[in-house]
Amino acid sequence: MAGADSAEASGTGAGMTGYYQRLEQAALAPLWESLAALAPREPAPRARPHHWAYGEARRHLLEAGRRITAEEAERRVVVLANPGLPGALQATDTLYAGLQLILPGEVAPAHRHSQSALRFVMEGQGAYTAVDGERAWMSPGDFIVTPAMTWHEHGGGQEPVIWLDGLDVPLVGFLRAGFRDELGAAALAPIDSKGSRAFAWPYERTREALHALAASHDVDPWRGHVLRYLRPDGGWAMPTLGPTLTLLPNGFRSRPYRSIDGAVATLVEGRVRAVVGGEAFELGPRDLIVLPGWTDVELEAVEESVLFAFSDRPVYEALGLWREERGA
Ligand code: GTQ
Repeated sequence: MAGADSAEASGTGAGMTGYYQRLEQAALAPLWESLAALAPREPAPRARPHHWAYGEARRHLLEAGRRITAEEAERRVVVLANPGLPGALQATDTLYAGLQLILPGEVAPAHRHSQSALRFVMEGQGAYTAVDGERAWMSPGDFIVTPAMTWHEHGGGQEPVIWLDGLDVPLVGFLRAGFRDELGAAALAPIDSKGSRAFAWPYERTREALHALAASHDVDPWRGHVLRYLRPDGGWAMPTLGPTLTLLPNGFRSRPYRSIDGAVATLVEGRVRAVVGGEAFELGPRDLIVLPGWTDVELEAVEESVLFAFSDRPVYEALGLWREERGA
């Protein structure tokens, strides 16, 4: 029965079913059935381009402020849950993002975890984040880092304060590297905690630096004027998250651009029309948008605009996986 043998050898024979069952029982699997999915021609993000109008997200967050205290919640956050990743509490395939609210007189108690966090202040001032006992006071546009395993708590100011949280939660989860400790609510650092380095960038200074860049350099036709937040040694401000601040001159229309890293962005100033993966969005001040990885992005600044964004580009770079493509 040579014919039957060759049908089996080509993977189409009726006998294959039994063979696959025997493989499964032996905790083995045939690569040839899934090679294309295992090593795809190019990435296909599950995250969808998505836009959150700030006013609407804010309304839901303020309702949480009436329903639960910061202390009860531990962190009073509405998560930017990408519709392409149902139930996943993820903004992109690899990033977590949320909007956090702290009311006057409240404290969100100290804890620490192996996930790194960044904060970008959306609204209100006078609240603080304490990182290993050192307080950073918040004003709109400020950028603050909470490095992995540093103790952090948040305290309210004279008015409600809202900020954007960005964390590497999905990545750390995938790596099974999540650890967490809790401490009582006190602005204290444990005696053996490490002294912290620079961890806050006030908007006053970053905005000035951005305008200085724009005044002295030609605009990148794909990306606009882009600054990244750095450590003193020139590396990204955080090992897993890559935060940037972008200025788009009035009337600027970018050429199509895509990079491997998905991003979460918020418009700090101005008005922007974005086309992401062929879908059009209008961004007003403080609106938020997901730019999935490997998806064409085109931006048009209806007025001079400033955009804050973060991705996990440092991870792709460190692993030799980072790519970009600049369209015509
Ligand atoms: O502020 O420590 O959005 O631990 C998610 C997890 C914020 C925080 C989040 C957190 C925090």
